[in-house]
Amino acid sequence: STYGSMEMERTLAIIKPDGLIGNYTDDIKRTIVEYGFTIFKEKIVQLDQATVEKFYAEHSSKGFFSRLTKYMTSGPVLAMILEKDNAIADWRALMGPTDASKAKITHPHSIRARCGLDIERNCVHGSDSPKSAQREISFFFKELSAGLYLLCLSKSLT
Ligand code: RTP
Ligand code: MG
Repeated sequence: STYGSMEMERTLAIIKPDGLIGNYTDDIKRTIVEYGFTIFKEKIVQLDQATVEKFYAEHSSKGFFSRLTKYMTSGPVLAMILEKDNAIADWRALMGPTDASKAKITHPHSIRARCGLDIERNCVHGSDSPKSAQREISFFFKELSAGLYLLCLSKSLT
């Protein structure tokens, strides 16, 4: 929906197991709010192997895939729907580059520079396009689409 000239957008953010275990959650959330995002929904989930394989299906042929699934199942994650004008691109920018060790040099204030370790353990995830955002939000928050469906159904009946 639009609010004046502001086009609200939603993206899926995840604080990965190293972020939660390393106690970076409050710091990351403070930064998120400071940069003008609203945390619309949040949920802590312990992912299993099959769920991570489905979530990161685009990387299934990559050499790092089994390491990625092991990492993402090593502890709970915090999934959040972030809302803001230009949320998808702005959250990617705030996270910083994939390789946290490089981010420490090139983007020292980014979240990955501050709480990540290397190209794998980079503490946060963000959707990379409107299409991924839509898929990933319904992946973690299935009740949202169900709720919308029920709302539409009840409206059509009145
Ligand atoms: P994400 O999807 O988690 O937001 O990260 P991204 O777009 O910056 O990076 P992507 O290429 O989508 O990779 C997904 C996650 O896989 C792990 N990774 N490991 N060479 C490696 O060992 C390697 N490359 C990527 C990282 O955890 C990365 O975020
Ligand atoms: Mg990605």
